[in-house]
Amino acid sequence: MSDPWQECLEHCVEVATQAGKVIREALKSDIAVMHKSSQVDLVTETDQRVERLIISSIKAKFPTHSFIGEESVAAGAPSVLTDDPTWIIDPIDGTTNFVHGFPFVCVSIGFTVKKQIEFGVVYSCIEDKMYTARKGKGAFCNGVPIKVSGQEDLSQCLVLTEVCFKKDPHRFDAMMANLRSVLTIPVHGIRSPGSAAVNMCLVASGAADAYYHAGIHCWDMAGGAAVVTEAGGVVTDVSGGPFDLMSRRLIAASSRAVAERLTRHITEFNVGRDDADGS
Ligand code: LIP
Repeated sequence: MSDPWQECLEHCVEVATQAGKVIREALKSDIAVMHKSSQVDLVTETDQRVERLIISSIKAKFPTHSFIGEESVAAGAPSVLTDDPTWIIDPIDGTTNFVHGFPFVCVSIGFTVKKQIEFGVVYSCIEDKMYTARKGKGAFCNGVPIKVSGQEDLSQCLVLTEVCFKKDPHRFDAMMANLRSVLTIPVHGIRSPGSAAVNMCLVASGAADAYYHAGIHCWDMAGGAAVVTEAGGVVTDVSGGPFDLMSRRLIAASSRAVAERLTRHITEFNVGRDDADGS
């Protein structure tokens, strides 16, 4: 039987390639920075332009499909996952990196049907790495199959997470306590590349062994979660329960053993849900 979503995946790769070109061009000129929820929540005209480009291109081809896009949601669009074929889009994942020319900047797109991720595309456009994953068909970087490290011992892991200050001192304290708890296991090290989707692709390709984060969004997670799973990794909630795309939290790991041990070192804190107003 032919794959009903193959055409969507092919179009997704095309549009991510175009979006990546726009982002690389924009890096050559001055970048005007605007702020969203706080002084450290950055957005640029390029984020907004690239999201419009992606959505208009997909809408022209698949007019009945639904969208959840980071900048559309910031502008007031609903963030509700339905059973419809839905494109979940982060036009620039790693906006702070983009603003500083730090080279982990990607276009991240996940595609769901009946709330299940069917495929993910992450284009790390400065590195020129196109990660793709179709459910049940493996994960690839520039067409070459990728695999997680398979590491099962957390003490042998290189772990990724993100460190940032988002106003709420309780969340900051919990984040620092978690960092301390994981670092003192001890693990081989913690890195913070600045893009959730790139972090997941690093785990998927075996360059890192685990990534944990609470406080990101469905558009940061959808594309990369597909890549990790199809590369043989596991994606779970930070509590160890099943991964929930709208929960704003995840662990992506090289093995279930690593994910489970990591949950024991992470104290959960409330980050709300992406669909809190809608379902
Ligand atoms: C960013 C993430 C980053 C995280 C930030 C933010 P954006 O996405 O990828 O890892 O630390 O909180 O969510 O805003 O650049 O698309």
